[in-house]
Amino acid sequence: MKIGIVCYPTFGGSGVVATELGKGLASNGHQVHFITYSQPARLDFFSENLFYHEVAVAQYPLFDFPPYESALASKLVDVVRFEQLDVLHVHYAIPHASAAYLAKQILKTYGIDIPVITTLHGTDITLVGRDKSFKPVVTFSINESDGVTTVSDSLKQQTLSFFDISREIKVIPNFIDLNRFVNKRREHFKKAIAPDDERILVHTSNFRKVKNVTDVVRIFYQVNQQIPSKLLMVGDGPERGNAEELCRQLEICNDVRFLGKQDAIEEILSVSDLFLMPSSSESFGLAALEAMACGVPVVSSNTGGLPELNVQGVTGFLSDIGDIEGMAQHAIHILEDCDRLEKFKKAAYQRATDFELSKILPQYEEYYQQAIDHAKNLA
Ligand code: GMT
Repeated sequence: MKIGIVCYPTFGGSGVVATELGKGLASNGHQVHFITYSQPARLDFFSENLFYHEVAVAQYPLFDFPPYESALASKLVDVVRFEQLDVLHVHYAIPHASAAYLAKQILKTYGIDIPVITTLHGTDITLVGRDKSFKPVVTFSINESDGVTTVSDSLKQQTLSFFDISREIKVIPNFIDLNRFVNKRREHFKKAIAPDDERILVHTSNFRKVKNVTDVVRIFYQVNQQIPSKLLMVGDGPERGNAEELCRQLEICNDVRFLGKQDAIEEILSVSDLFLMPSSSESFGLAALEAMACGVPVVSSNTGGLPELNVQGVTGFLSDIGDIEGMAQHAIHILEDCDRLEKFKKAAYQRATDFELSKILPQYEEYYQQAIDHAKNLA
């Protein structure tokens, strides 16, 4: 198949999923064309089946807001026509689904009926998409897509309850490449962070409000009072300053390291003992899956798709949003006993194998093929 993928090319979960999916499809022999405004973060190598088309938005003094959606739609028309794509897969509803809809209508005037698959990732539905400034467009473009997928059943239910949806939604969960995310035993690195064999807790995110990063610090503070431990904070974003400030107030700066954005996240996860994800909303929790694949148990909130991933009492624990005390107690329970910690680590890895790329990729391939066949039958 010749597949066009539209995504946010950043470190965000939806961009990572789209990029990893494209790479997986390319290694299965499909031709994959990424159409975005810059090179996706994890697409920095050569492959004969991978192509990248940059969307450039013309600047003009009249534009207070450069019209990205129009530029994207025009680029989609161009790439679909000249690369003869079979299907377009857009990740994140805003503005990708509506740009794809516009491109689809324009392509019809050239006698091309391209099926459009929209994958909803979370904040496009739970936060941004619900805002009345976007809602009619989001509803329309979901209903007009030829196929719609969500990354968890929870997100599907939320989509159905927030919007007036007439289209069938298929759940295809996020996935993990276990060749990359594997425990890499970096003893020298572990020693540098935890010289006295302290337990290592880790959090990775974009440090947005929804991630509750100050809860991470507060949970760690309680754990740290009972168990010699270190906290690694990976990523960057608007709440980082507040989290750093809180560490100063709690006088735990010597035990907390803010590492900023990191590429080799699997190396950091490999030396970690526990992943903290106290988010107030999380459609799936890809960062938690990445941790589990490296054998790191998860203490998380019980919001959104997290209960579909993190198994209570087996791969970690789930508590109500904001229950810092509960999450700290769960963390201590896992970390205080070596045998128990080992059991949780093994179970976390085992659970991650349910989401292995090779199990999820065929679901997308089959879904694309159905949409392509359907469009052909209508022609
Ligand atoms: O979590 C974020 O803020 C980034 C966001 C995104 O759209 O890139 O992540 C969402 O999509 C990920 C991939 O499907 C999911 O694993 C995350 O749970 C989801 N984030 C939220 O729902 C808050």
